[in-house]
Amino acid sequence: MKKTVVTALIVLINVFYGIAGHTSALFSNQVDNDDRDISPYIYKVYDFMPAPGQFVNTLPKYLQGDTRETMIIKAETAIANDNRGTISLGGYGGYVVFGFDHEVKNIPGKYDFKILGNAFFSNSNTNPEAPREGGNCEPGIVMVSYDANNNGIPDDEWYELAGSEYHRPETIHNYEITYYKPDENKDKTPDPNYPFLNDTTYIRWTSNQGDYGYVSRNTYHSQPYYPQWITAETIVFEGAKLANNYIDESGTGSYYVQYAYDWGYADNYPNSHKRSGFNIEWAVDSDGNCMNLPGIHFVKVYTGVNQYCGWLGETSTEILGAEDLHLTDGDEDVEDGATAIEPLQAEKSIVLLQNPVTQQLFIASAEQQKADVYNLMGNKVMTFQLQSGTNHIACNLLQGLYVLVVDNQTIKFIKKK
Ligand SMILES: [Ca+2]
Ligand SMILES: [Ca+2]
Ligand SMILES: [Ca+2]
Repeated sequence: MKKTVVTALIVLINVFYGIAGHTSALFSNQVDNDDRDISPYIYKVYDFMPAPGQFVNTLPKYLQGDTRETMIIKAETAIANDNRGTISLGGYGGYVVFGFDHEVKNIPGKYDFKILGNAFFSNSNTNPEAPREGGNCEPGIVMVSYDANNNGIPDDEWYELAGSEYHRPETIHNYEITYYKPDENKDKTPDPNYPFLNDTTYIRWTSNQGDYGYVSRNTYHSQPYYPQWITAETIVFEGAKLANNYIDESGTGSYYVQYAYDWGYADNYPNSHKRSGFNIEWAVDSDGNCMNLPGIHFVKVYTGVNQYCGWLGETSTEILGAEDLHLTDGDEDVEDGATAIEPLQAEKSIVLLQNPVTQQLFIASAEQQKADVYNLMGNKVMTFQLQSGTNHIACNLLQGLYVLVVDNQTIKFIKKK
């Protein structure tokens, strides 16, 4: 009922002022969202590539003949809609890419979407110096993307949601790991002290930081741990790596507690906790600049720690689903302490949503303002007015490098044919 009224009002305003094209471009996203029957839950899984781990080939289950494509469909069946199945991303770097059927809006000061995992807090931990609440928290790093070229595919720029650990010196921002496919019939090297570890040299890994080790095999999970649909001899993952979050509270390897990071990670807080929510304002580009995105369509989550907790095995992020909190009435206020980066002055900032640029400059602007484009000779080659919201500006410039300038920001972009 309400959406019809809103749409009708916009149409009326358009007719009255004779600016139909202009205004409908401004409101295009809202109108799209309101006119369709949209789902708050995951619409589609676009990619799924777990790192080796004890739940790989079981969550979801691999059957002989499965390919990357069929495994992606199995992952989608598990976590799309409100199905609440479980997929495991395996050890460090393993990831899933999913999307919604609409733009999840960034509402300032609010959590915008939530990711469901299987983290829980343990009641039996009596460490008085425990850093935070803990139990089984397996933090995954979250990235977001806006469908800037509007093709429904996550082939656009990705931005990391800078969580509580983003600025910590222990966080490595350019970690790269390589896992080596094991011979499943190799000689096993059991750990004499821990009989449940029946092969401590099972899957070798190395990293660009010079560290190396093995994903051990345990007696609880006897299936292959290397994704069986991958024929390549190595799998490489890259991203940021968080410091280890576990403490062996027993001191003897019998009781590990994985402590939750403060905020901004998947599978890090119980699903009932508001800190399983994510704020699109946390998005930063690869240089750490706050992006101030208007919304997002796609999400990537990858296991953010590279740690091994004895009988618990490697730490792996699990995903059970996700939801647009603005559609499920769960969009609580973000607490003051959960803002990583000084936000840009929202009333002046712009975001170039697509770079390189092809036919149009696609710019989100927080206010009405003038913008100029300069070539590298310093000559002004375009001038135009931005409206508050998303703007599509036709761009017929020759191929090359240009600079977009507004009052307080300059953005370099590449113009392609
Ligand atoms: Ca928000
Ligand atoms: Ca796209
Ligand atoms: Ca988990």
